[in-house]
Amino acid sequence: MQEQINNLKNEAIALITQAGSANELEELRRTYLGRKGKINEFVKLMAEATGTERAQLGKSINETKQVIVQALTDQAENYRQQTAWLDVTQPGKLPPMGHLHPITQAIEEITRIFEGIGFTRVRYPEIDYDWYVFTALNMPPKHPARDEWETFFIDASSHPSKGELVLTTHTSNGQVREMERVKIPPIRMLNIGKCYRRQQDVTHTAMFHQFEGLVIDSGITIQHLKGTLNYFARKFYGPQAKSRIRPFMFKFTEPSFEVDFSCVHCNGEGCRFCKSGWHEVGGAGMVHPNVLKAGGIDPEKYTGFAFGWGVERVYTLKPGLHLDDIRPLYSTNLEFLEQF
Ligand code: FA5
Repeated sequence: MQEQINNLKNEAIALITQAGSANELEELRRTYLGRKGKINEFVKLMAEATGTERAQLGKSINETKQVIVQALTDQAENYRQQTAWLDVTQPGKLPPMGHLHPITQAIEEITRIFEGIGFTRVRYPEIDYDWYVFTALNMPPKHPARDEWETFFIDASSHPSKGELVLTTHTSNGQVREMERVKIPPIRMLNIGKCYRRQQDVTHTAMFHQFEGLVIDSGITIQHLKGTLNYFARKFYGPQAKSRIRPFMFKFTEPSFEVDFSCVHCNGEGCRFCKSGWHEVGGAGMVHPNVLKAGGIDPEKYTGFAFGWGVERVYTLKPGLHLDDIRPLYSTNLEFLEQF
């Protein structure tokens, strides 16, 4: 029987190596390895043998089976390699590409605009001392004006002279820090950073961004402020855009203003989107002498203006955006974010 098994092995290998299709290979697999296949016929015959002969036949049948399985696998792979082909004209598959977040895009655009007229972009701490956020800005401890900034306080030990640590409520903390850095004017600062307030609705988020301008030199007047506002409006919203200032109250500027930009949809005429023709974007004013003094600058020699606006706010007023809720900007909804 051993000879018959050897013959079966040789015959199977010869047929498998000549097989030219997957169907033929499957047919051969069934012929040799199937339930009613030739290997199983020998297994049945083996049952009639006894003792060492039986053990030897078992071993030989097993080896033959393994050889046939391996031959079938090798031939299938040969066949796959011969028939596989590469279409070099097929377009490649692009991996998914991300892009900068819309607020990062806005920050880059704002930065380019102000760099064009000599402003230097700086960044100051997001967690800062009470001194820079309030006291140095003419808002001493317990002053009621502080209530406007719904502040998050940090649970940490206070600085002996600079007070408690807070999450910066506005980028105005950069004003006195910039005066300390530059020491002698001229100063043309653009401070863009994250701000935090305990607020949440369609136009307010607990974390948002502001950009703060500060210009200090001899002879700086409200005219310079107005010129800067109009320059930014035209660059950011288009040549028709205008700005206007309305009297307001900030403790760190005197006089103080609220700043509006004309609506990009109706050019200030008044429409469904803006109602009045204007959109408020933030505050501005002439730097208060007490703030200059806190930064070590002589208010008799120098004057300056400052402004601070919401990045999300100015961005959502861009032509074509019509975003009346800023919260989706900070969601993980890719369908929304991929549009920008
Ligand atoms: C200030 O924060 C002043 N520091 C601005 C300033 C700077 C005045 C320099 C004078 C001189 P106000 O609290 O109004 O001002 O905030 C300015 C702008 O930040 C708002 O008009 C709004 O556009 C944006 N803003 C404020 N709070 C939020 C918030 N929670 N979410 C999104 N944007 C906000």
